[in-house]
Amino acid sequence: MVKKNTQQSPEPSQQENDKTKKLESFIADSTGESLTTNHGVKINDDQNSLKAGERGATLLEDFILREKITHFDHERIPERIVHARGSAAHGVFKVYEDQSALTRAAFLTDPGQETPVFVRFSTVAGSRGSTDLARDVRGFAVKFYTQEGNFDLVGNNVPVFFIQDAVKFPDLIHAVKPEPDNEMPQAASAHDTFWDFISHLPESAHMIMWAMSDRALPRSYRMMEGFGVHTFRFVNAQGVSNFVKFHWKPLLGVHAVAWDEAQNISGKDPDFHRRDLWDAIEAGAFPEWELGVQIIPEEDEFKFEFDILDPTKLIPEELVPVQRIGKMTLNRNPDNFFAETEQVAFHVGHVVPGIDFTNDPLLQGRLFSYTDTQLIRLGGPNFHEIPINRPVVPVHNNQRDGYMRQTINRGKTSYGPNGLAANDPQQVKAADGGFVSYNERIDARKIRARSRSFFDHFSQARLFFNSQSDPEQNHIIDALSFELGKVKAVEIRERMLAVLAQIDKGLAGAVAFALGLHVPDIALESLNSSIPADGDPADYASLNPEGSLAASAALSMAGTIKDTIKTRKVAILAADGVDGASLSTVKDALVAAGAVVHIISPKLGKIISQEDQEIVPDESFLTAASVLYDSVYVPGGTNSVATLEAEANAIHFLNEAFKHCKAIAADEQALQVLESTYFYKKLPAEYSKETVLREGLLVSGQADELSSIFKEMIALHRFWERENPRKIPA
Ligand code: HDE
Repeated sequence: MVKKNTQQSPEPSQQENDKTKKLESFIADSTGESLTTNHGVKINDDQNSLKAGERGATLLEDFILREKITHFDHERIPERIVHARGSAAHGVFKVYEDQSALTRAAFLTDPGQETPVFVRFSTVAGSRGSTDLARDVRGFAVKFYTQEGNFDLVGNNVPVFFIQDAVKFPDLIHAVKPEPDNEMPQAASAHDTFWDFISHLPESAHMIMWAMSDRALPRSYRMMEGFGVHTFRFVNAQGVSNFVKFHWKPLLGVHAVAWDEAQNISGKDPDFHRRDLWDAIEAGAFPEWELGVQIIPEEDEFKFEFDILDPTKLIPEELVPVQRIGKMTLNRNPDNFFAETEQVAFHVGHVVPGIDFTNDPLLQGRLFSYTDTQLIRLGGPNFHEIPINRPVVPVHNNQRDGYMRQTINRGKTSYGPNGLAANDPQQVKAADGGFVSYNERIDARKIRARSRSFFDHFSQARLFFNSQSDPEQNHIIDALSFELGKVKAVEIRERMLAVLAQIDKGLAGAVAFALGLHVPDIALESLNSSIPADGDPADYASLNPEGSLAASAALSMAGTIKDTIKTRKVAILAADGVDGASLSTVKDALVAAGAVVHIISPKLGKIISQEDQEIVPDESFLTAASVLYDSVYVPGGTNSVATLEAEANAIHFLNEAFKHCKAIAADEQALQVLESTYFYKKLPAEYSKETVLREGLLVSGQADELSSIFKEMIALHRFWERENPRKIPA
């Protein structure tokens, strides 16, 4: 049984697996223990250093002081150059059915086998201490501890990438990170160097559409899709290979917050996503994703309008459907952030037999980077021995020594072939699980070049834009107007407008309007500046074919799962004299459906209901904010309503919730609170259920009926149509 040193997660027995058992031997629990030095000497006085007399100088001899301070001085390691800010959780994965026709990977062939996983979510650009709600791509890295060794699926929440070749990665990251002279801005792409780079690199157009969309503002890590991005290979026991694209599909749907809301959350709770993941797991609301695969037979490699090796392209689900083959459940929070979340070392090159690479030039570069980065970050070649990184299966080879070596290898031989140890450790036949690389035929000249099949830079950017709902398109226009508005150099703004015009003239025009500019006439041929010194620009000109698919429903979040309120956060605004029956009827109904309900009142302590019952509020208006909730309910009760009506923070709470398009419900008796808001008088007093579900605003005297409609409203997540008047002054 794994010991928790904070609250207990529910049903801990379910969480025990091969990996947690292995981790157990490293867990230290100080409950009831004596304080010691690192060398086990019991400490008598941890309050005073050793001195020459009570007021005297401190003595160098004080080995306890020296050890404690020295260790403290060395507590920090370099943060990840990208994806520095992250949060992680333990869990399990199970395949639904035997996939051995496609892959020999054992964890994908045995539905009875539960594979432990450790998953780390992250932002990309910000530092370790930066906000969770930055507009950014999110990392989605999964380590499967399989019976054949570790398989890492190191993906993102976006299915494509900015660049096509690994050689451009340092340029991309230098451009997006804070500018080098003044180290500003933190965790933001809205600055000159990023857009300068992007405006000269049309291959980034598709990714830019995703990064400027609501995908870059997830409501929760638990409500994001994940993608392996590159095309990988599955290889079965007969050596037959199929190309594969990996997907994670969240069972709670894919949901976002509004940009104004994201910026406010960054101030009110910069740990919003980290807390959300932690709290959900502690509450037993375990996040779940299905693993999806798109399978492309080897002979179909060239049948698409794009190159499947190009990481700026996705394969539309209309062309190759996503088959859901298994489920991942995250069910345990880490015991120690540094030991687990910070020290976990993912590597796109950690594969198991049955999973292999393709020649995607971005993937090929990543295969080098991930070990290299751990060497500097974790300080040496033995990072695989850190508990969180160890496989659940034994490790035997002739690698030896190095900083912080943990393993005590017995015997004289650390080489092979050897006769002294009968050639142990032995190589393994393919049939017995030895890894054999897919024997792809390669017959080529050695050149630095890019295939012309990679030069269609805009048609999938357009496909993405065209697939979005109206509110989603507006958000992209707003995001680009914001980001380019923060850019100081007008020529960068103009160049970006020319890039956008290649995607969609209406999009470019709308952004140009917000920037007070005209879309410049820059020819397609001269948009690409990523040309070798001896290259002929004509050979590097972008292509921009129409593309035969007009739209792909899977690219929009509008049609996502909207039938559950599990883990949605609802605020109930209440003060002394609240109608306790109305409050508890609604609260109980929402909690029963899995929502997290907080009572917010003018002060902490307790409030007394009109029925004379004590109610303990969870937050006060000082500690809570509407941006931390998905919806609001205002119960009745004459005194409570009078207090709230006069409480500026309560009115602001409602105005802001309305501005961010959230579901709002009130008891009929609380109408006067709504009437004090900015928005209420603009809306008709009587509603049909249809209107309520369109507008997201409900007033009713029947708490039961209200609860049931309110649940449907919360499940819809947001009522973006409200944005049209755009006049809410919250
Ligand atoms: Fe990464 N990336 N990356 N990346 N990446 C890292 O490795 C790199 C790329 C991704 O939670 C680093 O351990 C190069 C694509 C995630 O610990 C580093 C290139 C995708 C994480 C690195 C890429 C990713 C990383 C930094 C272009 C989506 C966080 C720390 C060739 C498929 C993993 C580390 C975690 C982390 C290099 C492109 C995803 C420097 C050179 C594409 C989720 O090695």
